[in-house]
Amino acid sequence: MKHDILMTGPMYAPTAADLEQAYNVHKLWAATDRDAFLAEIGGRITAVASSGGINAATIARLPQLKVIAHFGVGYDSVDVQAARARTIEVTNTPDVLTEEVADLAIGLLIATVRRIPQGDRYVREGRWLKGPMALTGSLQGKRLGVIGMGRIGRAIAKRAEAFGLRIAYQGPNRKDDVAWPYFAGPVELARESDIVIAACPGGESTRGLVSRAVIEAIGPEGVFVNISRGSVVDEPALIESLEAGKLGSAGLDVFAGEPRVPEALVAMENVVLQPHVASATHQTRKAMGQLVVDNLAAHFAGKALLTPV
Ligand code: 8YV
Repeated sequence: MKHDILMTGPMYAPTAADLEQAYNVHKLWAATDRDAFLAEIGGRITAVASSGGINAATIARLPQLKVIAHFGVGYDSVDVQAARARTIEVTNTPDVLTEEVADLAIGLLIATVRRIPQGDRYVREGRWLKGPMALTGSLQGKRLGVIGMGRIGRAIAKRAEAFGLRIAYQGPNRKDDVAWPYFAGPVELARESDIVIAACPGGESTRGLVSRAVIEAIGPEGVFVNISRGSVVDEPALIESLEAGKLGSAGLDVFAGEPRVPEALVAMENVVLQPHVASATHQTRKAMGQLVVDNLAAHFAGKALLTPV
């Protein structure tokens, strides 16, 4: 007897195939009439495989729901409060993507400071034939401020220190096992940094944390990199500060209205854009998917969940 599960959005294909193998998978995003769809199957669903999240209204349509296995380390798209109110467990996919995300963060930083995409275009457009590309800024000896010293923030800082950057960090709490200087506030951190990388969770607690004051404190020569969530930064302020030269440059993997990116950012020469790919490798998505599969298997076997939030 196969259990009925709800998949909320398209998921990494090999993982979706594994889930189809083990369960009767009901695809929420494919339903032409969601209301009728949930009325028909809602009562049978005891588990959700979440891709892109699940809101309170949908959770309310699943009276037997016991567990939500989310595909992602960040679960700000899952209404955890609504789940907790019904003691529904929520799992995510931590650790397996930490190094991958940190690699992309450092790659985005170097690409932004050393203008690698611009250099690529310079060659492709034949401009090198007319003379050398303008010199860029340097990473060497710069001060990096990391917002969010969790698993991913630490992995980024470790890499950056190997590149010769001086590290400081900001977060809700000082970390006893972290020797780098700690700043309680993001503005204070930004004032003491040439580069700021946002690596904190999304959600209401960090919405707009990277405010106009933080952005301007990074400064006209400064660099901002975001691999956390678009919601963490005041995006209109970011755009205005870049346009006004109050912030030097930015490397962005996440945006407020993904996959839509403001035209103003698309048009900027001093910004490197990525389509939310920090964890987007076969190896890492496979590992993330396996955690979703294993958490659901543990649930149905009555065993402890592997990565409850
Ligand atoms: C997404 C991410 O999960 O893990 C996260 O929090 O943001 C990404 O790894 C991924 O983009 C799949 O949607």
